Amino acid sequence: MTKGKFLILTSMILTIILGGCGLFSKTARLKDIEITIDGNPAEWEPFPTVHVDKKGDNISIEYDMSVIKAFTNNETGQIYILVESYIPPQEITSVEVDLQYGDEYYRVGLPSGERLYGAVAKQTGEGEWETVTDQLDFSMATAEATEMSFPIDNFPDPSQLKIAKIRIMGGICCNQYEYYAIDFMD
Ligand SMILES: [Ca+2]
Ligand SMILES: [Ca+2]
Repeated sequence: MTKGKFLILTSMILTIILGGCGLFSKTARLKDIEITIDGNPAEWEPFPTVHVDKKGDNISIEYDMSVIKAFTNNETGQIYILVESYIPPQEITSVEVDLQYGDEYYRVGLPSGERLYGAVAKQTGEGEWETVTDQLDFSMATAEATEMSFPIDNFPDPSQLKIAKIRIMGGICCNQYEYYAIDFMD
């Protein structure tokens, strides 16, 4: 699937799902569906897939991204993302999510492990990023799959946000020689 097609699909999801969601701390309710950030993707089954990553394009055995689902909830103020894997996920260092808002790009870095903040950076030039916040409160869990949620109030207009890329990162954050994408969609 091309990036362009993915972006359009993501936009449709945002439009459809912004409708009637309930207000929960680390969960989202869409009619009878409640998302719990625990690494179990079962409750996502009714949600539409927004991207299918290739099988076997991973560079190491910790992760091979497969199905991606995502939506924003304007009542909880959170974006929710599910990343599934063709193989049982192993330990990863972080997940990076690039969000596009018109011509602007934002990079969200979510480290694995407890009690750590995430970070948001805005692109200011070719390969140049300026930190928006390094105190991003987020939830992420990896078991059968990786589920994550983080607030969308760091971005200009959440209803216009689109997912441009997602990278599953390994190695040592964020040394340029030892920090690498295990698998990524682009
Ligand atoms: Ca879950
Ligand atoms: Ca893959």
